[in-house]
Amino acid sequence: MKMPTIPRALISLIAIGWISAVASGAEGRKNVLFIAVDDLRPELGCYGNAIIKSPNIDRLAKSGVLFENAFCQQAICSPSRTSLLTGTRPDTTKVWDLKTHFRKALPDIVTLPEQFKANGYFTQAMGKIYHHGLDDPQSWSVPTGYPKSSFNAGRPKSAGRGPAFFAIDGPDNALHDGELADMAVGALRGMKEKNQPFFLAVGFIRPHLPFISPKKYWDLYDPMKIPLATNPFRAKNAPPYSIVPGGEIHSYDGVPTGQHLPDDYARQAKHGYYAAVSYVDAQIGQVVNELDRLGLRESTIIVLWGDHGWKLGEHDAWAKHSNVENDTHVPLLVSVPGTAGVGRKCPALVEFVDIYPTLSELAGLPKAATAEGFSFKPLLDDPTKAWKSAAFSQYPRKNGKNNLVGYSMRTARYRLTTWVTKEDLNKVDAVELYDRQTDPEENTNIAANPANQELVAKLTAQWRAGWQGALPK
Ligand SMILES: [Ca+2]
Repeated sequence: MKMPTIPRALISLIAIGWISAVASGAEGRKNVLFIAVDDLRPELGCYGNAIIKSPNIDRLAKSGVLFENAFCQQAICSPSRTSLLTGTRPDTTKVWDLKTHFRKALPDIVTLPEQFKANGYFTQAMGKIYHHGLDDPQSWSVPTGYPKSSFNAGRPKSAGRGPAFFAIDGPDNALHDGELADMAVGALRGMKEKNQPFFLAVGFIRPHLPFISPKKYWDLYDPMKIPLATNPFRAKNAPPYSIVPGGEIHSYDGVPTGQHLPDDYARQAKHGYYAAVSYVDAQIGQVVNELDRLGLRESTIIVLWGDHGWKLGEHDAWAKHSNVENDTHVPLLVSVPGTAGVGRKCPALVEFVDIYPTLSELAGLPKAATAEGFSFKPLLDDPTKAWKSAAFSQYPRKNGKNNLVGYSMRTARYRLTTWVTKEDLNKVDAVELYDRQTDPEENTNIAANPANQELVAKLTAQWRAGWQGALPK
């Protein structure tokens, strides 16, 4: 048998007496299978959607805790992923766009996988974990692997981005995510041979646009049974910049002109999204099944998250890029063998920044000093425990010459979004308030109602107290 190698960082940790258990191998230390899904709404069987077909994710939910009220910190790929992976919020990472690397503002921060690596784990990423082109090599024990199928493999030749959705005739692994699942299966087999705990991050790119999947996944649905959004309009009394109407689908070929998509096209697009979800669900099933087959399930924590929500026609938009519930509400499943909450749903408000300290605690690692989240490990045993009083998201927006930031706070009942100028966070441009008890679609901004002024003042004070003020007592 090959002798296990001990990483240099680990040697120094053993030398200072901090770690004693790791060197003997994986015993006592759970592995982490970290599954990211691009643009996945919490619109899945396990979240109560009776039409979408997501049997593998649903099965995973039954083996862990499903978080019903999880929120990302900014509803767009890189800012959301960066916040999650560094455990800090967008105003700390200074990553509010798709081009800035967090190492610019945080050169020395220890990322979530990097912390595991420094503590003796073998950390490996494949597919989209950090945003394209913004990887962080020091997070990983080996270079990130990418499927040979390009980002948009399978797309018909086009001078532009190609159509927004289509079916291919071909096997699952003719496309990126099927090939990625094969890679993950291979990696797990390799991990099984190592005498070292692992942190394997697998990043699927569907159901991000374009909605491409093999035809058999389209055939799971009768498009006439896929309901269209019931609120294809802007929220009443909201500032005009609250949501950018239309959205990213319009950058693809053949999309009808005009902001509002006609019903027949909208239904085809939603069909494509559903098929892409079922396709990615099947790939997730391949990976989790392999973990079972290898006998690693009992020693592995599985986390599945979608980087932000998406509007499938709600508020007349087909995109993310805002603070509304459709965009900030995310799927989050955490399966930890042996916890008392297995198979249950957790209604607590949790945030993506909480994932880092939670996984650290589950692995027996110290809480990172930089953490701006809070470990929800107690919820895995007691999902109904009283928890955070609010979750926080934000989105930058240009309004004419003004650079604004919309800061959104979600409590159990309300969503308060305060638009301030970037230069002076005390300068308020607009306020939105939605009572989710009476208006769960967030269709009417009631911030200006005279009867609500006391409530707005109270919620604003709560928002000003920030995430530190919302932690569990
Ligand atoms: Ca995304």
